[in-house]
Amino acid sequence: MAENYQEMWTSLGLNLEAHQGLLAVLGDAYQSIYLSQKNRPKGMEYFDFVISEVHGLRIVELLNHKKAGKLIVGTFCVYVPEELILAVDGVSIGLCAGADVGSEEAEKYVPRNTCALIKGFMGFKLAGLCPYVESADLIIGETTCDGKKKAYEIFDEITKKVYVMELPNKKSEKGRLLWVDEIRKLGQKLSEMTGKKITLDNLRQAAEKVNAKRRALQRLSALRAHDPAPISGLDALLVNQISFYDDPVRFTTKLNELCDELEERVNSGNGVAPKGTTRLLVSGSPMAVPNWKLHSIIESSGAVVVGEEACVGERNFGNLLDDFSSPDEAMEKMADRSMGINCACFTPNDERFDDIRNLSSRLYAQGVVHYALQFCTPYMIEAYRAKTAVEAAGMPFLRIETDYSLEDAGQLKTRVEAFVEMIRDGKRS
Ligand code: BJ8
Repeated sequence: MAENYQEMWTSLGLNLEAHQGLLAVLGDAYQSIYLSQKNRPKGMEYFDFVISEVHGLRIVELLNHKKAGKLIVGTFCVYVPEELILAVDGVSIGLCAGADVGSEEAEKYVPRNTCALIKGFMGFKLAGLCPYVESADLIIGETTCDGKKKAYEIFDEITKKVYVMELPNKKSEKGRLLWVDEIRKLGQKLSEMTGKKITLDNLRQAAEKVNAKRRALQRLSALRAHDPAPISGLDALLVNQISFYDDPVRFTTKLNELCDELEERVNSGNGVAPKGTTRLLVSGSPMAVPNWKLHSIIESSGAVVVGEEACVGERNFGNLLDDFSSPDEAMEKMADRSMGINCACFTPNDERFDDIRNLSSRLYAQGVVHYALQFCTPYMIEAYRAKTAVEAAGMPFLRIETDYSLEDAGQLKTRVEAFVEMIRDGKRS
């Protein structure tokens, strides 16, 4: 890919040498983690292609959209309603980063003990490695965790593109009204920037696209309930990661094709791991591309990941946007939809424990691996109550805190292997 895009990357102000190094490391990691898997569905070829062109063809597309006058909008959180961005004919792209390149640069602005996701998105930008941030016209932040909230202030100084939505801390009626108002304000901002009015018609078209994408992701999730698992957790994670920055209509078509193939696999009993392989649910902080660390450790330890109670996972697509009959009602329904997403930034957040139990039972998971990024205080602390709730339901629970580096990979593998063995042998810790 490298040769063809040098000019484009230069025009975006990327650090060509560092960027080349990043692509080489990514290519190697992808080869050893993804392409070495056995019996992958053929439909994954499209998603392999998307990854191979993640800083190439997709950026060409975004720049072409820009030339055609479309607004490119970067986001970091599933609470930001994609429908509004599509309603003004904008393009929505996720900006979370899942690698620790650029951390040194990021640590000039934020403390060392900031979560890897925040240091990741700041580091990618500061080290001149992120064509997505450079292509974006607007970057939407939100007042979720303290780390993000404060980092956005600095990120705005650096990029001059950040707009922050005020998300409530509680799922109360007062909180809901605040969020409805914030969604309305975002709608006004998007209309101002594009000169396009938000109408019932364009909202309906946007909702149709985004709901179709969510339905396809739900379909993939449902297929993972089968034993043998028709797709690896690694591949399903990749599809979920790509859902944040691919063209939504093309993505939905390709994912539905993959699901057709997975249905055939289910009917013929063809899986990626033998029937009876230990099945685990992963729950916690989001895993942005190219964070494949935990899934890779689990699936090389004799288990298969069957679901993610996470924002790169069920929290992103579990709820659809209900039908509406006016733009005002659409904003209310968007708020209702997102208030049903149970992020640890809310207090209390008991509904998340129901989500973990329900998902485990729907996907026939035999254990829960709780994943918190180091210094992600909301999920690190909520792990205590998640453990109590999961164990009360008779399920084994493994609590993991880690970052993007591979330094602790050996130690994590030992713990995961022991957990898988305990479940396989029917023992309790
Ligand atoms: S709805 S999970 S996408 S805020 S940045 S909370 S890792 S310390 S991303 Fe999130 Fe929206 Fe919630 Fe989902 Fe922790 Fe890091 Fe904060 Fe993070």
